[in-house]
Amino acid sequence: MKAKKIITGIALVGAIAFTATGCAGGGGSAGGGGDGVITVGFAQTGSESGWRSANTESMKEAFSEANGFNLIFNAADNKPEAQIAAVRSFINQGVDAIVLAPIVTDGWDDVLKEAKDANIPVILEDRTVSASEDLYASWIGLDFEKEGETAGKWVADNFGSTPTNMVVLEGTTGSSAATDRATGFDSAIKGTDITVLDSQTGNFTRADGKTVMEGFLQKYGSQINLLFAHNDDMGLGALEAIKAAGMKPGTDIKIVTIDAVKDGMTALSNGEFNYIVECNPLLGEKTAEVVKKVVAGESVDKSYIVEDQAFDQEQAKKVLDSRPY
Ligand code: GYE
Repeated sequence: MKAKKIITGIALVGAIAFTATGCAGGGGSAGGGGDGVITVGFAQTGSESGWRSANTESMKEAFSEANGFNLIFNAADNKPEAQIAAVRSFINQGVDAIVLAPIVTDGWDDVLKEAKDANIPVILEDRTVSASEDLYASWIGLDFEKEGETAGKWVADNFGSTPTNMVVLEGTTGSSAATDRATGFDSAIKGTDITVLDSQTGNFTRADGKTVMEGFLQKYGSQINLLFAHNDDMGLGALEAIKAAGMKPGTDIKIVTIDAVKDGMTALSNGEFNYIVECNPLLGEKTAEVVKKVVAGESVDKSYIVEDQAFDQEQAKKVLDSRPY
């Protein structure tokens, strides 16, 4: 096991603590083409959710000209091939560093090797990859398995001892966020009276969350007691489907989600959601700090993990106005 330490005093909103694990050499290119400006290519997943909008904003703010960056931004519309092409184009442009929020976990080995051969350091942000650790300098993200486990524990504590029928809206298939949340959640509800009626992807979007929930309602109707959605947006799409079917979200069908963006927290405060596990999207500042160090050849930790909170309806009401995103 690698040693863990908590880094405090990071100038981010609220009480965010980063757990840093391991230690890796900076490596990387000489950096900053002489004028001190660091050119960074950022390969974002797309714009699927409220979480993603907040994350993109945080990244653009942190990688600003005023902070010494020239940011080349690409959003791949959640198409893995397009994202690989974007990273390849950053390599061809000879950027100083690449920041990657990988849509899916697999398929990165070749292009990450190409970046390494070109001496361009890659820093992962948000999700993880299955490629070898020495193909990237560092990862700044969240503990998705723990998020799923927290959601599952709440469900097990509240519904685990009465027969309960659940449907699940999964995130993007093959993404670490979806895979790890499912793993954590499933382990927490093991051995309870909860039955999974169905589980399908809603691609982390409101539109697909609504469509898939419509299908669940047609198939199972009032048999459904509980919905677990891998993010707020799919839960919000499902809300519309539940209301259109003449049922009361939060009462007839209990709803548990992950993210805690403003719209999700509003639904929770209004009693239409029942529980939300936070996933903090404000990763820009820490990522920019790590990129600067890596480009300067300084050593950085292999991973920086943001600590998340969780909210029930009463807790949501208390914090709603002070939420920064
Ligand atoms: O939960 C979801 C977004 O990877 C943590 O992606 C991120 C997830 C987030 O689309 O809303």
